[in-house]
Amino acid sequence: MSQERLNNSILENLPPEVIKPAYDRNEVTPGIVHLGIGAFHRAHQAWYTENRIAAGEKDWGIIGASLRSPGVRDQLVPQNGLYSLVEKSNAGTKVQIIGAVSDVFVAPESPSQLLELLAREEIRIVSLTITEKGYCHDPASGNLNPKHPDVVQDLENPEQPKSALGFIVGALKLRKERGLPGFTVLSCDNLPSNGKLLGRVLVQYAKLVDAELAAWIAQNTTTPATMVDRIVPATTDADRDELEALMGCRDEAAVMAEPFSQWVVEDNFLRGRPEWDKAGATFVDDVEVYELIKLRLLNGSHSMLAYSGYLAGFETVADVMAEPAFNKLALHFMKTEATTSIDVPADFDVAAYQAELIERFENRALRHRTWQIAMDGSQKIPQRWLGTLRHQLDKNGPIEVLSFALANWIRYVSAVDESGNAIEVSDPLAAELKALCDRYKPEGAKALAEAFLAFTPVFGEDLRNSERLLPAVADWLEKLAERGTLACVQSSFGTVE
Ligand code: NAI
Ligand code: CS2
Repeated sequence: MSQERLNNSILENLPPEVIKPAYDRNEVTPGIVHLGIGAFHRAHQAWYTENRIAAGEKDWGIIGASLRSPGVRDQLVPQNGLYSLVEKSNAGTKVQIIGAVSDVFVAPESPSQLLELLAREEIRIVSLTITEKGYCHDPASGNLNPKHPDVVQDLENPEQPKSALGFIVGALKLRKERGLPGFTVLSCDNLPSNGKLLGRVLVQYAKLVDAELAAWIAQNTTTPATMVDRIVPATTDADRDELEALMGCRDEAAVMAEPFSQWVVEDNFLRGRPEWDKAGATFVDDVEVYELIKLRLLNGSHSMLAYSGYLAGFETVADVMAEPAFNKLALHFMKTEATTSIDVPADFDVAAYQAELIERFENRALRHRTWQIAMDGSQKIPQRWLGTLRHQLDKNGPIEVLSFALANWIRYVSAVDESGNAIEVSDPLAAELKALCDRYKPEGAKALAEAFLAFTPVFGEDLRNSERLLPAVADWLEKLAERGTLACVQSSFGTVE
């Protein structure tokens, strides 16, 4: 039988080893609204902010908002916004109760309430983890997709927005009309130049509303870039049950994370910010090289392992990494294709970074599902693989692993696995991608590869013309169809160094 839910009144009864908020939560006032209050925000930005609130920066409390569903609100509000951050590794478990989040709004229940919250003068930062697809952009070009259904809806119903862009621009419109200052919009999503991208699509969207408003927004907001890194798998009921046994109460909002965390932020805030650097974040003038290294080495490997690992029958990343040939493949990819595509700073120990990534992927205490990482590939692949691929094609460098990865992604989005079982493909372009498979797979590997490389929303206009890439992907498609992913990995990468 489930025990009492975590809440303010039982904090002091929790086991002594559980770290509790070391401040009076009643003294904290909101300064941040976070859109997309999912697992990652609670395990990353909110954790850094918790440290600063505990250090006395009490006007940086967080109010969360979901633009999609009431789930996290229903988990957090009955718990007074409290949740457990559970660090899990082969070295053990550490639990910290986070108190930085005071409330959660559910936008579809009352869009006007969220617009008014975002328009409150004390809100100085609006941060986002809305997934790569939340920016309503064209992944290949990085520009706003004006035909995106949410953009069309929001332009027709500006007081009832659905998209993050609609809410942000709507709130800024209210602030402008009321003579209030703007705010900083902080993307914490895995996108390259996420600050520039966000600033671009915000102004492109605002121009569709009102040119003068767009000009005001450009002058009265900042959109700093960030590189964010902490592996945070979706929490399972087994995780919650295990935590309940440890804590003696039920926490429906618990998040699971690795001990490692990194946050690199461009220091460009309109109306101040928490001193996150005193909690371990790094403020820099230029985030780009940090982004490239992380997105291409960590996320590029993650997605390659997700599609090939899933098709090889492995449920989690740690399961994939336990197969020696996959373990070798991951490091081989990092060393030969991803790293050589980046101008790595001389003082950066990339070998140590690569070794740390392998160790992080091997963490058996975290059950990071290949299926979860495989989500939204059409929105992820451009920044995780295609930048690397374009570099290697331009320099006549190696493309063996990335062409293998693309072939596995094509097989994955066909929505049928190697045993003929259905794959639940979660991707905003899933229907279009499956239609490509259904239409061209019967015509053979070359036709299928050609159709995908010509799919401009993901691949843009250039990659279809590559004389190297097309045969490389087609060749892998034929091998994978003949022998399956695991056999291909074992025979082709089992002895790589
Ligand atoms: P999650 O599933 O727990 O939360 C996703 C959030 O995005 C939810 O609040 C959901 O409502 C919102 N969302 C989804 N589609 C949206 C849309 N079209 N418009 C507006 N909001 C939308 O996922 P999690 O783990 O919090 O990850 C979220 C993002 O954080 C990732 O997509 C990635 O960009 C970033 N991230 C995640 C890491 C992780 O290991 N989980 C690590 C580094 C970055
Ligand atoms: C993962 C990332 O789900 C995915 O796409 O590759 O969320 C990954 O866990 C983080 O970027 C790690 O910082």
